Amino acid sequence: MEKNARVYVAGHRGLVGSALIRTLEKEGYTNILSATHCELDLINQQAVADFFAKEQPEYVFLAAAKVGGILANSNYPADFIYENLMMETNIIHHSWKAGAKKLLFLGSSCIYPQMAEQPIKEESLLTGPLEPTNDAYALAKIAGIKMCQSYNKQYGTKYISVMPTNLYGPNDNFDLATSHVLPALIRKVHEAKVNGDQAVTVWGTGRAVREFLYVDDLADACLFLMENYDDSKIVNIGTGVGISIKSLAENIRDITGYRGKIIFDRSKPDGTPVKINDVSFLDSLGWSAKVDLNEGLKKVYSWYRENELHKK
Ligand code: GFB
Repeated sequence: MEKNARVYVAGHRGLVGSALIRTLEKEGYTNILSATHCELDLINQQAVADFFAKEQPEYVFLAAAKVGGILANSNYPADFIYENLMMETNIIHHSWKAGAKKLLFLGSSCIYPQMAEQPIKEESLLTGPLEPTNDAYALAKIAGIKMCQSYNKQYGTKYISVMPTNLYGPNDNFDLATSHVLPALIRKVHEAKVNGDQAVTVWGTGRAVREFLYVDDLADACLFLMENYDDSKIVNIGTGVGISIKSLAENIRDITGYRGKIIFDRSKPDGTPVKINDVSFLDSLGWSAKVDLNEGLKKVYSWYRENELHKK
């Protein structure tokens, strides 16, 4: 990717897209294209067609998506499947029509079967039933993978698909009803500390295991793959290290300095019991994660205090 290439980041205001912009700018890319939701509705086929015809991006990072935590996924499956299918279809098809040299599609580790062997290898895709709390989202992401592979097969394009594990970092969603666990617990524990509450409530049993990747590491991996990888085979991105939700909550309690108790609301679902990516394929290509969880938690807690508190 030449430093002056026309690089389009779809979803540049989100957790992933904003990290991609930070990384591209840091690496000296000078011709980064983006459009806000008001300027371009990615669900609108004609608007996307016009945008691509006019802007002619050479490289496309498809980071635009309707995303959310376990509860948002279970409550709004129609929104998750519709919006994601529409955005992917529009962007992938019009990248091809406009002759983009390469596209990177961001999937998710929730595309794998609920009971996939751990850590999850790329080969597990479509080998078993999906986790019911997010099957609509997962199916939309699987359709995106198949689109990239189909365009590569039929048209000889170079569209690559990456499957990040659970992500966190600056510009995450801290809304307790729709967020993922990590930002939710940062907010809950911080607020409990400030309010002097005796306890913080964590959903589920606390026994579910997840893997967390700092989003700047993800962006770095995406750039690395855009520059060094051309194949249709999907690529897992993660740390390969899992942690229980209970331990995550305890780590956050330590970082915030909160002294109260952690209690569990078992009426809420755990979702997939364990979800850890096998990252040996990415390792073999020459990339591995750099930010460890405690360092990342400190960074995001300080980002939260500087950027989110004034919103309330
Ligand atoms: O982050 P999370 O919503 O995503 O939940 P998933 C992970 C685990 O944390 C679940 C527990 O076992 C939750 O029950 N948890 C505990 C909480 N307290 C909380 C809380 O306050 N908020 C939230 N959100 N969870 C999502 C998928 O699944 O992962 C998406 O639904 C996507 O499709 C994303 O793939 C990466 O890992 O369960």
